[in-house]
Amino acid sequence: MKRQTVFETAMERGVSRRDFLKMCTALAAALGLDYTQSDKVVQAMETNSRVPVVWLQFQDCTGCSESFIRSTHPTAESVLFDFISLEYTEVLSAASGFQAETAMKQVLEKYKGEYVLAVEGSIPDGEGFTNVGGIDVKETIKEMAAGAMAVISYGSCASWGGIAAAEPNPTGAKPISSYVSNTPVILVPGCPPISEVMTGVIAHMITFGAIPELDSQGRPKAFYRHRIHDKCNRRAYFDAGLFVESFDDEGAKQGYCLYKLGCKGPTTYNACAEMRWNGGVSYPIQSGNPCIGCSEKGFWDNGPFFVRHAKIPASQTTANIDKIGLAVTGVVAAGVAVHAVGTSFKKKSEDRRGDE
Ligand code: FSX
Ligand code: SF4
Ligand code: F3S
Repeated sequence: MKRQTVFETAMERGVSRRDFLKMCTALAAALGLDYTQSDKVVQAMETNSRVPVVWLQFQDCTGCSESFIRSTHPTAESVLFDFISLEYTEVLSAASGFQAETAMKQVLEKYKGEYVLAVEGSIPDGEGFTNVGGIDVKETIKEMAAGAMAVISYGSCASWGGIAAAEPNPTGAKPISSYVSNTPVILVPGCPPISEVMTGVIAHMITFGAIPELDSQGRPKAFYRHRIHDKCNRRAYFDAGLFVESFDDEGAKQGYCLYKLGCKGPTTYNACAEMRWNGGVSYPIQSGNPCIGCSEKGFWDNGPFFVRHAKIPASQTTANIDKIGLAVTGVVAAGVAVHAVGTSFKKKSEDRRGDE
């Protein structure tokens, strides 16, 4: 079935050619292309069709939808109106009840193998926990995933089980991938994920007509290739051995490293320190809060928050930090020592991550 191109839709909405080109340039930047390559994006948007999207929501807090609608590059508005045709969504839909359920079924008939299934929230594996429209959500996810060209698991709940899966996991919450067999699944973890990462994944699929390159855990490499720690604005203080000891001390005012307050940046892969949140304004660490590793598998049960954690694989890091905390002199030498263990941890961590 012939679908409108992104360009045709934008023109129909009264977007000027000039604004269309600006939109493509912003998109190219979001995809990490340099400005000389924005022609590629323009060409793709002029010829590629809008992608039909079905957005399902299960056990979650709706934070993923909340994050998505705040995207600035590209704007959520241009993604929703120009890039995709949102065929079914529980949060943003005007339709409800049978009308909405019928719309979802129609997508299966009209766009089989062509639509993207975006999902937020985990699936309760126990019997009778969640029915939507009288149907067990396990059946819905299996059926809709089987007919999709790709599934995007938005958020740590959909990707790993999330908060609902926290011990003792009363609903038997499972990630979306547990119910998908022959359709590629893209994990976009974070609780919630960064807005521009959410829209960027869809933008990539429209521009290149393929899913983005994924790491061994199924996350797009473009957004999850770095540890927060490696791009952190407080990293120089970590290397110098200068740490915040309590939230209201002098180190906190100076912006020192939050490692001793439980920062999990050294074991967390996400783009927060590079892309930041709210259109690039800030991210948790910049605002004075240690990273709780919200994009990592099992973060909800992964030790207490705000306590210097013992679970970092390179246990020497903890030992050295103690020494530095006690040292009055020799900060530079100690800082170098910490940097050295930090680097060896990175090496080990990369080894652990195989091909990434
Ligand atoms: Fe989970 Fe999404 Fe955390 Fe919430 O909907 S990833 S609980 S912020 O937002 O699913
Ligand atoms: Fe930044 Fe946390 Fe690493 Fe310190 S431990 S440099 S605050 S990521
Ligand atoms: Fe989450 Fe850490 Fe980023 S808590 S939002 S991954 S800085």
